[in-house]
Amino acid sequence: MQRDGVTISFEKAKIIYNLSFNDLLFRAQQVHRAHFDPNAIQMSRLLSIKTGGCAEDCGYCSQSAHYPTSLKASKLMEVERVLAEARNAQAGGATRYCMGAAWRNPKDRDMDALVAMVEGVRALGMETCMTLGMLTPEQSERLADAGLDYYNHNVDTSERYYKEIITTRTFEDRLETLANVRDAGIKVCAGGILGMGETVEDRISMLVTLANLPAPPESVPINMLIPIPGSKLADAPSVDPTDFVRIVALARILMPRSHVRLSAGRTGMSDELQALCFFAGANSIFVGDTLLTTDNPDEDQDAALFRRLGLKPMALERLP
Ligand code: SAM
Ligand code: DTB
Ligand code: SF4
Repeated sequence: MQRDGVTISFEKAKIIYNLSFNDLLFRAQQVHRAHFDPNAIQMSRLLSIKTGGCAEDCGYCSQSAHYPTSLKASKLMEVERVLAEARNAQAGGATRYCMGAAWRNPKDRDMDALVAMVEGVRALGMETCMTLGMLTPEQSERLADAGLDYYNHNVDTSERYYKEIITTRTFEDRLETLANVRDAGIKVCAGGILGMGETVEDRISMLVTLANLPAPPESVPINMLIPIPGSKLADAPSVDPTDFVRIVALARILMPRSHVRLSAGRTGMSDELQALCFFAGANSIFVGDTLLTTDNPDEDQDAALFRRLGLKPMALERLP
């Protein structure tokens, strides 16, 4: 679909990444303006529909049962409660509702409830997104038929570094689910996390993988690690903010038509750093005071930031 038919090499991406900061940002801003309104920001809202107790051992996560993170596990939320939360999110300006579950993969017995959530949120006139772990082709089809617009499934880091962060599944598993989702006709949301002790090369390599998928993801979340006490990465070294901005700019240049989301970690960022990320081509955020289990800037703070920067919410294109 949006693929321009060019394969992006790691070497070329690295040359772009290492341009002078001003040249890199200028180029990213040119690409951004060629494809998007530079002042419009897409707003998504997250809800954890099933929290904690996850079988996977992702070293960054508060919800893995493998680490003593002091998070209480809960069962899958009732459909009606999910819909009530979605109505609140819509009233707060969100146009996409993203439902996340701490699963390795959904069980077939969960599918009816998940389908009802997608149908209910869509009936409100919001875009729907889910992130539930690995999906089979059949599960992907069912969610697509229910009207699921997006599926989030991050590659998180480079293929090389992946096994240092997660041992209970492989990078290849991740790509397989992305292919199942794509084949079912669902739009793909896939990105990663910076600040897990990875090298700059790992970050570039992650973006090259995403840009070279058969079709690049429509949405690319770039998360700054939120260090979780008790998790394996509780004390990971923080990311140089200009390196973070460089990755946002590279994502914009390599995936010109994708929405690049400045995702987790905004509570730890100054307005100035967020402004630089928007200038570098980020054009989507999570709104609302919680992500899945951690804090996010509250609505007043984001409204003030939008006013300071002259940004506006991106209007929702008509739902098909
Ligand atoms: N269980 C599903 C999965 O792993 O695909 C969905 C939920 S999982 C929490 C979604 C994504 O959130 C992860 O892939 C990761 O990129 C991001 N994430 C999780 N914990 C994070 C943290 N502490 N800081 C930044 N990003 C995080
Ligand atoms: C993504 O890339 N970031 C979101 C979403 N996809 C599901 C999740 C961020 C989670 C941050 C940690 C937490 O709240 O537990
Ligand atoms: Fe489970 Fe997802 Fe957290 Fe990994 S990132 S432990 S799969 S909830």
